[in-house]
Parts: sequence; structure tokens; C-alpha cells
Amino acid sequence: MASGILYTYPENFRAYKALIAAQFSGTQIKVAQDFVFGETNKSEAFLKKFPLGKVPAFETCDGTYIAESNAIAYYVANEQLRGKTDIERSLVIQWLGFADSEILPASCAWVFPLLGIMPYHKQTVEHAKEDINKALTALNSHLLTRTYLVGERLTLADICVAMTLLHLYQYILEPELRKPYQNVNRWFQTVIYQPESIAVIGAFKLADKTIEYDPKKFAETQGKSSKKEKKEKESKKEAKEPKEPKESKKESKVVADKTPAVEDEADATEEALAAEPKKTNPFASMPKSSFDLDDFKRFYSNEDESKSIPYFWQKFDSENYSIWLSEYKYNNELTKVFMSCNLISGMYQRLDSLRKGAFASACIFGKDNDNTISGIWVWRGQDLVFTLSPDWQVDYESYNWTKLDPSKEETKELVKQYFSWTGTDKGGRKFNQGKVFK
Ligand SMILES: N[C@@H](CCC(=O)N[C@@H](CS)C(=O)NCC(=O)O)C(=O)O
Repeated sequence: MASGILYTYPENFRAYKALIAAQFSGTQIKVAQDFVFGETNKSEAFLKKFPLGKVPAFETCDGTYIAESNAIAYYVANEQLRGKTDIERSLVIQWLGFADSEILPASCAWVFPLLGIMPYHKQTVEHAKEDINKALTALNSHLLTRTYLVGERLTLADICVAMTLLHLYQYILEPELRKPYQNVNRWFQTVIYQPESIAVIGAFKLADKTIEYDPKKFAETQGKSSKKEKKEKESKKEAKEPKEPKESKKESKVVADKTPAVEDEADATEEALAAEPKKTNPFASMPKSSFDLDDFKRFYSNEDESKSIPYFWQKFDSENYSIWLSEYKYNNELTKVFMSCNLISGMYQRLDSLRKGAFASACIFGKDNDNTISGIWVWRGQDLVFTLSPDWQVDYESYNWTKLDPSKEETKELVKQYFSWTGTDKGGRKFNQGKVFK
């Protein structure tokens, strides 16, 4: 009977495939106890066996090395799990491919920004949601008349597809989001609540609520990357000038445990972050202006608009500042007003470092299930400001930006309307509430 050692960090959904398959088939798998992600798998000894340095990785008791989670799961599986006929076996492979190509990339693109290990790009996430919807819709139809994906009993197809959906069900698919996929939900729970699955993943809880994007989490990951980078530099230095050994295990273990199942992509993110140019203040090289934005912000906060709007025009320096109208591109997707409000607050939060050189007043017009977002922005320089810093590029593509001519009467009107939070949007929806970026 197959047996061997599995190298992985804890709670790796890829390793779960083999561990659950082993539970079903009675294969003896020993999980390497002293494995430290980022260290063990980068060691010379490990790379000799598994040149890509990835996990899960499996060493059979007779010294064969198997990489790739699906291959490991296949090796430890029994005949029932692999498929009993040629057609069953090929259908199992079909579903393994489906999981890796149709679900996994989209799941990562949706989940990782919310876990704070990848930057949030609305378009990418929206795309991912569409892809997941397509995959789950196909799966849902397939499962309408079936208990399992292939044949009448559970196979590797069920284990591998369910494990690939694990993060989605854990972090994203709150009741409303999973409602359209009742057959998938039923099947998923059948798979994960098998005693053999519970023995590996424990008591799994479906998401009550989709986790929310928290820019602070991403900032923390960035912090960790640079810490890790520094550590790597230090250890390279140490290799040149050997010193007392440092305690480096502790930190990489913490990283591995905190974001266990996503370290590969997190590592890719780390590399990308390490390659980022050093941040500079894009406004630093701009010519000095007579318009003191901070002074205007103070004035605007303390005085009535009947005073602060004339004050704005009296002080505004059109050579060094520009005025823009922002219009949200996806107004038809907006539902509750408080959610539109959160969208604006989130954007302002993510643009924190832009505050020095910009002021904005964004307004929501309309009511629940019929509202729009638009705003007036004022910033240093004459060009679209968001492209000047990688930190400012999270949200701006969700808006249309129109540069306004400060000398025109209609610009004066728009400034007046948005600064004083009055009027209607282009569709006649009444002003509901506003938010100022200052
Ligand atoms: N297709 C592989 C992917 C394995 C993989 O990407 N593993 C990640 C952790 S989940 C890893 O070890 N990354 C380390 C690295 O890329 O250096 C599989 O399914 O086993």
C-alpha cells in the first residue's frame, strides 16, 4: 500500500486533497513535522528532491518524489476515488482540470485582496466574480440530478473540486451569494462533512458574511514583505560574514500560519512589491502655488458655503491646480445608499496619501436601489492625478473623469452644487448625502 511523507504548511487546501484521499483509502501519510514554509522548501536538500520548491510535496516510502497536489492525491487514492472505469477516470481528470483552470485563478483573484495579500483592483475582482458565477452555474446544472460529480460515489473529483472551492465558501459565499447554487451547496457540504474530510479539515463553517476589503490588512502584508526582504538581505549578508545565528524561523512560521493556503501567490505579490520603485511624493517636484489648499480646507470646514465657495474662487490658482468631475461608471449596480457611502469612504481611505494635494466633495443622489455617485475634485497639477502614484490607482478606473474649465460658468455651477451639497444628478435624482475628502 502507498505510504510516505507529505511536506506542507498547516491548513493548505492543496494538501487537504491528498490528506482526505488518504483517509478514504487508508493510506498512511506522515506530515513532515519540522516543515517551515519558506525555509524547508527552499533548502538545498528539499530542492534536490523537488526542484520547484513548492508544497505540497510527497516522498514515497520507497524514495520517489511526487510534486503537484493532484498527482499526490491520485497516488494516495484507492480505485474508487480514482475512478473504476476508463470513462470514470477520464471524467475525474476532467474535473481536476476544471478546478485548476475554471475555479482556482478566479477564486484567488476574488479572495486574496479581501485577505489583504493582494492589492484590490475592482475590474479584476469583477471579472473573477463573473468567472466564478460561470463555473458555479455549470457545476450547479451538473449536480441537479447527481449526488457526486462522477458516478454514484465520491471520487477524487469531488475532493479536489470541493477543496478548490474551500476559500470561497469560507470567506466569500455568504448566504445570499450562494443562494443561486443550491445544488453545489448541497454537494459541497456532503463532501466536507464526510467523517474522512472532518478528520482533516475539522468542523468547517460556511461564510456568514463576505469578508470586507481592508486596506490596512494589505498595508500590513506590505510591511511583512519588506520585513522579509530585509531579513533575506540580512541572511545573504550573514552568509558572506558568518555571525551568531539569528532567530529567523519564528517569523516565517508566523507568516505561513497566518495566510496558510495562499503563500505561493502571496510570495508572487511579495516579489512584485519588492520590485516596486521607492515611493516619492509626486507633488514634491511641482511648482509652488499661491493657492493654500490646507487653508481652504480649514475655511470650508469652519464657514458656511456662502462664504467658502467665493473664498475658493478668490484663492484658486488655475495654473497649478485643476478641477475635475468624477462620475461612477457602475451606478446601475448600486443598491443601498449606505453601501454607496461605504464605497466613497473606502476610496477616500485608500487615497489617504493624496490628501495633501487634493480636495473633493462626492455626492450620492437618489435613494436605495436607485442612486448615483459623482463628485468634484480639485488637485495639484493639470493631469489625472491617480496615475502619478501606484498607491492611488485602486479605485479611479471605476469613475469617468472630466476635466473642467475653471473659467466657465457651468464649472462654477457644478462647484457650487457639489461644495454645498444641493441639486440633482443628471437623471434628476435628488441630493441624498455627501462626503468630503480633505
Ligand atoms: N500546482 C501546484 C501548486 C503548488 C504551489 O503553488 N504551492 C505553493 C503553496 S500553496 C508553494 O509552495 N509556493 C512556494 C513557492 O512558490 O516558492 C499544486 O497544486 O501542488
